[in-house]
Amino acid sequence: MNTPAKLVTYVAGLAVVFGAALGVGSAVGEVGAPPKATAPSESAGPASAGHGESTGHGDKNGGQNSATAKPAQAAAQDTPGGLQVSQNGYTLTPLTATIKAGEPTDFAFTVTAPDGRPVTDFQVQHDKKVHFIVVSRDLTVFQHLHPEEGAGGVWTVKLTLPEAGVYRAYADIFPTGASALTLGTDLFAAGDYAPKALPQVSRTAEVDGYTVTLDGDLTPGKSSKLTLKVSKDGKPVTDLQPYLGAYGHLVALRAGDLAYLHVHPDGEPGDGRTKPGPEITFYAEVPSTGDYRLFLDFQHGGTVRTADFTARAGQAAAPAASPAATPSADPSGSPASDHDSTPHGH
Ligand SMILES: [Cu+2]
Repeated sequence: MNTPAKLVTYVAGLAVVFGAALGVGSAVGEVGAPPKATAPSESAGPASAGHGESTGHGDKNGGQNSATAKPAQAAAQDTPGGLQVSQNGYTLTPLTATIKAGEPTDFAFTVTAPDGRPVTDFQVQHDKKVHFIVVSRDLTVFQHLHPEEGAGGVWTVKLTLPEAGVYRAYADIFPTGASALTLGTDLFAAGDYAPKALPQVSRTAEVDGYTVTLDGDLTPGKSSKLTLKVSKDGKPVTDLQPYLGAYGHLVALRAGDLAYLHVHPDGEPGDGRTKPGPEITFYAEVPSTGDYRLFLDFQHGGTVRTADFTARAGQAAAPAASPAATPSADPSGSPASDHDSTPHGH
């Protein structure tokens, strides 16, 4: 229910910033020249980079956009989730100071409201009030956890950071009366730390005898359809089990800053059109070119497993923009370059 509304708000936010970017472009460029249709890949960078400034420019377009979004909210929506420990007055506050590598820890936290008090009223999203995602900052460790609600707005989760290092923890929440947001904080486990390289771009992932393939391309600034196909022993899996109200749950994180991105499943169990595999479809929107880590949770045979991929958004191999603003809507031709960019297997 809330997801479409969130998407609309987010798209509206992008529209405002996109409009602001065009406004800046035409103000700086030749006067009287018709504003060129900016290619999506060109506009996505500056639009998503200039969050701070965009609010003011957005005001200039307020007359056009007043019906769709308030400028201040639009700017907040434009910032990817997970990068801030505090947003819109809501703050993620860890209550557990020390976590030792490899040791299960009862990690506790609150989310405080603008009035400073812990939030106790959350909307359920995908079957849970709080989705708690933990990744190593090198994006090789991923955990999707669901904390227990305690008295006074204190949440507790059994957490094991497998190795020494720096981790990012996200609380994906929807405080009642506010809007959905994802707060993030760093976690630390002391000890020798050897960060791993980002796994190579790949369209295939193996986990526990399952093979998951990724079809579709991430296009900056556009809702991108991703289809993940699950097979086992060479046969398509057609009896996936619902997990968190869907046949799969996909988290997308940007390499470099670990921005947590919007991903919406297409369809849900029992809607009369969504099949329990082998394919699971999502719509993901990435704000920029670059590499992203995708983590797919799916349930089969009573066990939830995670398949992970590194995917590249945009075509880094072809930086020379084609003069014609051709929206790269058709994904044909890109898989080949993905293979070219992975000369060495793992
Ligand atoms: Cu969750």
